[in-house]
Amino acid sequence: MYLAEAMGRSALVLLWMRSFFVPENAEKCDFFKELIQGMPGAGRREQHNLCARLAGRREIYMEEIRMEREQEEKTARALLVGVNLESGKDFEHGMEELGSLAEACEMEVAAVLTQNLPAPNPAFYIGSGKVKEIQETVELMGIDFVIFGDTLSPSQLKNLQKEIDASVMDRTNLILEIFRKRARTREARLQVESANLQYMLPRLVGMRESLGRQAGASGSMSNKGTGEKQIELDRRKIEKRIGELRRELENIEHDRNIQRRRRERSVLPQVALVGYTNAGKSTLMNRMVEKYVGREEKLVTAKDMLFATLDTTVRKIEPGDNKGFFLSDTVGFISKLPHGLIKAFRSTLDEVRYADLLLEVVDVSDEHYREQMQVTKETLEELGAERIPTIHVMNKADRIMGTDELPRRDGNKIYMCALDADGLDTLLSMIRESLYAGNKTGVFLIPYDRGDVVSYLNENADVTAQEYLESGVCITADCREGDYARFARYLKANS
Ligand SMILES: Nc1nc2c(ncn2[C@@H]2O[C@H](COP(=O)(O)OP(=O)(O)OP(=O)(O)O)[C@@H](O)[C@H]2O)c(=O)[nH]1
Ligand SMILES: [Mg+2]
Repeated sequence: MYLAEAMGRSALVLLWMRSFFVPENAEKCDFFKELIQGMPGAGRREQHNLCARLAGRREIYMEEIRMEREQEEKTARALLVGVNLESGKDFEHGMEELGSLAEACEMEVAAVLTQNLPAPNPAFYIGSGKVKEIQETVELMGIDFVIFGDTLSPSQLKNLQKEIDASVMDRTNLILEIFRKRARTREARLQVESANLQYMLPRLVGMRESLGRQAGASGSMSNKGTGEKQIELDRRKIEKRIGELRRELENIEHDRNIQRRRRERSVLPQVALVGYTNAGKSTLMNRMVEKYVGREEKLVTAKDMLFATLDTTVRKIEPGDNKGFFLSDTVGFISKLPHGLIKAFRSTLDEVRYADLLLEVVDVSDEHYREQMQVTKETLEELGAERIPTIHVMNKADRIMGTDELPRRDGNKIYMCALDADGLDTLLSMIRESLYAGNKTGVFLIPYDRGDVVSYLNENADVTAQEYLESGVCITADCREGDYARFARYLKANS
């Protein structure tokens, strides 16, 4: 009897010790420990039950761990399909970008199929012979997702989905999926859901088959979110939901407008970082925050991945002389950014629309940076922000020129590297030149009963001298053109 007990106990100790060496077992380790500690004081029958329970639980744990591992190991496999319509030079680059988008969506690009065609096939987008080739590749390589480099029409999607035994997606769908996975704030989630439903609405038939397959597929995409829930939704339900989302988003937008107005009232100008995704906007934001705010908790996420940022973050940058500004970092742009997404993200992008100055961050080391600037220009036009004064931050210049040549200013462009803080002073003076271009310096004599003007100038102008005279406070200040005009009556005659 004692032997059995002792054996049970040593088996437990063994299991407990083993659990230390398997990281996934960290939580389970506590369970074994508890049991062992429970044994000496327990009756024999109880101990026996504990052992039996443990044996049964162990099987369950092992199965759990095996499944967890399988899930982790099985990254969804994607086949990229592209049609080169006019032997366009951008075709290859477009396919590369499609691959990066797939990776950003946690997929592994297993194969790429391309075809030269004078025009897309109306039924399948790609030639019907190629559809067979796609299906063969799907079977041979265990493909979960077939992703087309362009937007498919509802009927093309439906026809392709009938022939292909994997989920068919197009570029728009892929971008929406990335956004769905990344959305963290409530507003971003609602915006993505709204854009997603609007995209789905005309494609319900094809999407249902596709989503059915997604639900059946194992791997990280299988059972999160879009799958079964959306299969059940019929058109009417979707429309109803779109209406609900619109109302909820309007409420959030209302709150956001209140916040913005509060910022506007504080008179500090608003500067917005814009540009192609992965250009280094968040990295630059972090350098500015480190240098001029100095609080680590105010940093944002920056990483080498498309659409690392989805929400808007606003930080108050205060270099210490009342010439500060609000700086916002927001979602990046990409070519063929789904129109529905821009519409849905309109309120998030309001920070851009209402900015006094844009910092367009460009990855100048990318050979396609000119095309990316064009995309940014078009997206800004779509947002109605094309007339806002802009400084071009030619970022990642460390990759194309010596760091000793940086920062280099060229008119309203600055070549710099956002990884270090070297270019910040030059950039800051460019920002100030633009924001405070019309600034004027004056010597004001403000009567003692206008303490409000004294404090306004102290808060909103660069006050270089202040003296208390018999007739009032004499202030020398570099202030905005509007403020200068407003307080002109207090100017000392000889200033
Ligand atoms: N070499 C180099 N790398 C940089 C520079 N600036 C940013 N990076 C890197 O570029 C990657 C993308 O940077 P982010 O700041 O996340 O880019 P983003 O524009 O915010 O991207 P999204 O949020 O996805 O739109 C990160 O890995 C950065 O470390 C730079 O000046 N030089
Ligand atoms: Mg970012």
